[in-house]
Amino acid sequence: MMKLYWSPKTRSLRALWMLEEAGVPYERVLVDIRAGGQDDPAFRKINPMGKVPAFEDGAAQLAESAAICAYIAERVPEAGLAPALGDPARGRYFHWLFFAPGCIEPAMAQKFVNFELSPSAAGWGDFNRVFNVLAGALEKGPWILGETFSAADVMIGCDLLFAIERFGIVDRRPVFDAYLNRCHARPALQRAIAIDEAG
Ligand SMILES: N[C@@H](CCC(=O)N[C@@H](CS)C(=O)NCC(=O)O)C(=O)O
Repeated sequence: MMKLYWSPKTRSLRALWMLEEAGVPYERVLVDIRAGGQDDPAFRKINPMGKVPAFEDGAAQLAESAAICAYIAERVPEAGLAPALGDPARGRYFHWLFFAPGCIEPAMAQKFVNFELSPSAAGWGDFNRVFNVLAGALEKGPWILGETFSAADVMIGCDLLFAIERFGIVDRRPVFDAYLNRCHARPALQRAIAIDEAG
């Protein structure tokens, strides 16, 4: 059975939401990062970074939430959480899946600690560019790829949920609010949040 190493109120929510969308059985293994669980040598073998989420599926081991989401989408193709091989929509699917850790996360970090970097040197440009581009891409909706919900929405939806609702570091905009409302209407996210909050 697939195994999710997680800790509540962390980026593990992405993998939890993804697994709930996939609708397959999985086991949750608590790695309590507030109590140093990430330093357990056995866990470090699964993720040498000592961070959650991490994931096991038989002999397959991986970490990095975008990778976990992409892995689950391919592992459970019947859930339809990624465009099929050969579908040109895979181009934008990968674009937005990688945009989350590659551009949204560093832009959020930049805002948090308020550091300056030349926008042409920073891979994400700058905070405003990232969230303006994202707002433009979500304008048409309902999802980042249009009509079809995918793993890329799990990553982007979670990032906006944290950035806007939990940390308040990104200003609300009607396009983000509408997108987050659609995310919150999904039973899989509701279940994931309930699990996360129950700890
Ligand atoms: N790049 C990783 C980041 C994971 C991450 O930073 N997780 C944090 C919790 S949100 C963590 O495990 N921190 C514990 C530590 O660094 O000791 C991902 O996207 O999955």
